[in-house]
This record gives sequence, structure tokens and C-alpha cells, in this order.
Amino acid sequence: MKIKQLLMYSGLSLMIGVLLVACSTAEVKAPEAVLPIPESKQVEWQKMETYAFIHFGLNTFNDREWGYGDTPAEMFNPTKLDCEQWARTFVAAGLKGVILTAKHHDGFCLWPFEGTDYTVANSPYKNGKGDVVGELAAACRKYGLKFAVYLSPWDRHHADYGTPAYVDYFHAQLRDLMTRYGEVFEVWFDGANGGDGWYGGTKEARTIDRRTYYDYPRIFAMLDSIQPQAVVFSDGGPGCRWVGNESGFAGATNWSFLRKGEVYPGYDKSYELTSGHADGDQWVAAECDVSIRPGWFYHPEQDDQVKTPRQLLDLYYRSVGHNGTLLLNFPVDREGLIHPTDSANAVQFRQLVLQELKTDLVTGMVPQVSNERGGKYVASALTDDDYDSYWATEDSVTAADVTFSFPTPVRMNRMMLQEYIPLGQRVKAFTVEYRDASGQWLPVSLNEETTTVGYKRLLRFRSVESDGIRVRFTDARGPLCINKIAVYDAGADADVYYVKASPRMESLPFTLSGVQSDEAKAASDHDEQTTYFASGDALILDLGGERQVASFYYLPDQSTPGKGLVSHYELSVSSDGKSFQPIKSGEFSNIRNNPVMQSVYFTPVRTRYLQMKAVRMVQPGETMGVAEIAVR
Ligand code: FUL
Repeated sequence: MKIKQLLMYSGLSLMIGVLLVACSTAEVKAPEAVLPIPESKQVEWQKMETYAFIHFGLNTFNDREWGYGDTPAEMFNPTKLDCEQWARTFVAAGLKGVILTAKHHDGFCLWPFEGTDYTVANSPYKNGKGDVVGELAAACRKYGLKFAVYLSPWDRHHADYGTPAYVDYFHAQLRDLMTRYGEVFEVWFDGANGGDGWYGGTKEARTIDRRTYYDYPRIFAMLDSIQPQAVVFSDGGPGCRWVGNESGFAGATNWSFLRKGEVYPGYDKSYELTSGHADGDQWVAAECDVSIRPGWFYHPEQDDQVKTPRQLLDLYYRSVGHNGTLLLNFPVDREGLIHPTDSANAVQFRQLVLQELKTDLVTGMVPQVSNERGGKYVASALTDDDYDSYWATEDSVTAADVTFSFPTPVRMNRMMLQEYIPLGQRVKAFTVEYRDASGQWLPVSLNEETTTVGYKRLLRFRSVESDGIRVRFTDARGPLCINKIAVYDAGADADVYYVKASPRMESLPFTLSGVQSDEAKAASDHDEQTTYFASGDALILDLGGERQVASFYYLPDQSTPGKGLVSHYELSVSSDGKSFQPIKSGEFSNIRNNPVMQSVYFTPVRTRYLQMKAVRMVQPGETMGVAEIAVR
């Protein structure tokens, strides 16, 4: 061939080549969506991944988790309140926004809502001129954080609670909150509803129909018109759902779906929410809420019980890494500040995440795939940084392998996978394997199932040193649409996972009166997984002789759902074990959803016997379950 001919020929083939590529890109259609799919605001919300919660209000000052509604507004007196300090902490901890308890169950408003006098306007804070909601909203704008609010439907202060008049009040209150402070990214409606309360001084129990009382359809319509970008949280959504526990984790299997109309606030099968409904027809992804301390509100005695950076890291893997978001609560203290231990631990947690997932060993690599749709939906899309580019399989293919090979062996122990959720959540099962020295593929060692992926799945597996790693997608609800796979080496400590700390239950020595010691053991063996079930409605602790006591501790059964949970108690003392004097009674607020250690403090008293009586159980008729008990 002459040079000229050759040039013409290669020019022609280049043109043909370019045309072919152009045609194939143009021709290959994106996979059809597999329903249900998220609204775009739900996708943007999920991309926030971690954000803060603030529990602050009268409970901060009265040492309660659920205020009864009778604490005077004058008790709200934070002397150094600084919302900018909160905002700086969140930024340093990598949190993308914050949700504030504008009103908790006690009915006290952190903004000067004119529909009630139970607000900051009647507190000493800034001589009644303060507005915590407004101050936090401004701090968020200044520091580039998103802002949102929690508004408790239950109101233990309001005289009309339980009647239609309260529903009007609640809707007006929400409208006021939604129109004063600019855009909110989320609106948080709690599931705890109805029960004892002050209710304008009547001090009674009021029940409501949790499905219908608040007229949620009207609320959602209001929010759609004035805050259309807001994602609405409740046990069942519609924007995002509760994850079914207050410990901060979702199931390894976690579908972002619910069956429409089934889950309502206070839903009794809340354990289903940890994994969602695989056959659901509504997109309602999970939000994992957890407090950095045992309680949601500040209690000084919990200053040394702040979750460690490693504990938070573990929760991150089981929330964000399990297709959920992490809503991390900070109980602001009595001065109005985030306690230094809480902020230090949150910031170090962030650093641990960044350290563990610092270097993506496969970034920019083009893996080998066993099937490819073609066009733009090719293997190279798996390792780029564009959220909207993804690898997809052909329509009929719901199982495929993705294999990464390295020139020399590398250490690997973490993996991140993301499905392209705007087109739905599809993956039902997958495995991860590495190539051993003899070229054989072996499964990596994991401590959880590899089923769903969703928005994000993070895996921790025992370190392997290998020149190959592959993901085998074995089952899906439609063709695969995967936008990211990343592989990391989290360092030399990568195989040391968090080990659950046993609860701090030091106690004066005691025996349980009338109970065989081997039977009673479960209540004081420092093992939170063993539970003693009492035969009657009371436990009598015999201290063996007169001792001074000032506090009592009760860790309820830790199984899911918890058994034998005490909701109301009475403590009494006796020197002979027969006639008892009551010293304190009250409620273990929120014990069903947050079964952490309950502490009761009382005026120090000398006694030999201390009795805890279960006045009311969460599930009437159950016998009292005690994982651990202590007295000091
Ligand atoms: C619960 C409430 O009852 C707690 O007090 C807390 O606000 C938590 C986040 O939600 O259901």
C-alpha cells in the first residue's frame, strides 16, 4: 500500500471508529427504573450521610428525659449559650447539618411562639429576648450547615392535648416554625404519643389515636406548599423512616422501602424498620438516630459515658455503611454548650473515618466485568468520581462479576459499594472474594451478611494480601446499576473491631431477698446479655447490714424487643425487710425505644433493704426483666 492510500485508509477507519463509538453511546439506553424510586430530594438528603441532632430544653435543667410539662419556663437559663460553638463542632466533625428539638414532649418552645406562654420568651435567657431556633438557624447559615427541626406532636403541657383544639394549635405552631427561619432539610415527628402529663394542671393520662389524631395528611400538604424541599421523618416516613432502635444502626440487610400505609407513628412492629420491607412499594430510607451519651438530654453524671471515637466509627459502618444516614445527637449542657468530651470525640470519630477510608486502591482502574450494557454504562464508571455515571448490565442480566487485578499483592480490608439509587434499589445478594497465592478465589472473612447494597454499603473484612479482589453480584431485582466500588486498606489495626463495653454497674454488694443466688446472678453478673425475670412485681435488695445509699440503677433486658420493661417504678427502704417507706417514684421515660441504664438519685438514706416495685410495665402483664441492677 502506498503511503497516501495508507493514510486515507487509516483516516477512514478512524472516522468509522469514531462513528461507531458515537452510535453505540447514543443507542444504549439507560436501564428502566425499578420501582419504588426516591424523589430527588430524598437522594440529596441521603448524600448528607451524617448530621447532628441537638436535644436541649427544660429537660436539660430538670435532669429528665421526658419532662412532664410542669417545669416552670423560668428554669431555662443557659448562661453561655453559643450556637456558633455547636456549629463549629459539627463542621469539624464532618456533619452536614443539624436538627434541633424546637419543642420536645414537655411542650416548651425554644422559639418565642406566640400561641403559648410556655416558651423562651418567659425564661431568663437573654431576659426573654432569646430565640434558640433563630440563633441556630443563623449559625448554620454562617457555617454552611443545613438546618432542620424536631417538633414533638405529643405535648404534656398543653391543656387541650387530646382534643381537636390541640390539633389546631399544633398545626399553627408548625406553620409558625416553618415560616420564620428559612429552609429546613427535614422535619422530625416523634412516635412517642399520648400518656401521662401535666396537661394544664389536670395531671392525667390521655390517649389519642396515633394513626388519625394529628391529621398528618393536612400537615404533609402544608409542608409540601411551604417547605417543599424538606424530607419528613416519622416512624413510617413519608420522607425518611426511623430505623427501629435508638442505638444508631441499621440492619446489614436494609431495604429503603416500606409497604405503603402500614407504618404509623408508634407502630408496634418497629423492629421491622431496621431492615425495611423487601416487598415495599414506597421509598422511605432509614435514618439511624443515636445519642453520643446514653441519654438524649444532658445529665452531668453521664459526662464520663460519652461514646468513644471508635464506638462512633463502629456505628458509622453500621448506619451510613448499611444504607442509612447517621443522626448523631449532642445533649447540650446547662451552660448552653456542647461538652468538650462530646466535641473532641465527635471530631476524632471523623478523623478515624477519613483515616480508614483514605486511599482508594482501585480508583481510576478499569475492572474486568462479566457483563456490560455498553454505551456510557461501562466498567470504567465504577471507579470514577461522578455520582451520576454507573456501570449497568444488560436488561436480562441480574448477576455479574466485577474483578480488580493488581500488578503486585496489596493489603485490603474495607470495601465500599454504591448502587445508583435514582433508578431504584436492586441488589439482593453478593459475595466478595480475593485471589490467594495459588490463584484460587476465596471469600473474604466478614461478620455480617452481604445482601443489600442501596445508596452505600461499607464492608469490614479481615485483611487479605492479594493481587485480586472481586465482587460477585448473585441476585438482583433487575439489571445491575452500580456507580461506585472502592477498596481500602484501613491500616495495621483494621482487624480490631469495636468490642461492646460492659455497662458501668458497680454496686454495693447485695443479695436478692427470697431468690436463689444462682437464679439472681443474671441481675448482677456484669453481663448485659443475661436477664433475670422476677417472679412478682418487686425486687428486694438486701445489703446485708445498714448502709448509706443515694442512687439506684436498672439496666433493662437488652433483647429486641426488650422483655419485662418497667415504665413506672417506686423505690422504698426498710430496716427489717417487712415494712417499707417509699423514698422515690417516677417513670423510666423512653425505656422502650432507648433501653439504656436508668439511674435514680435520691436523698441519701441509711437502710438495709431497698425495694424496687414495678408500678407499671411497658407491656402490661409481663414480669419484670432485669439485665443488671445496682445500688450505691
Ligand atoms: C424518642 C423520644 O421519646 C426521645 O425523647 C428522643 O427525642 C428520641 C430522639 O425520640 O422517641
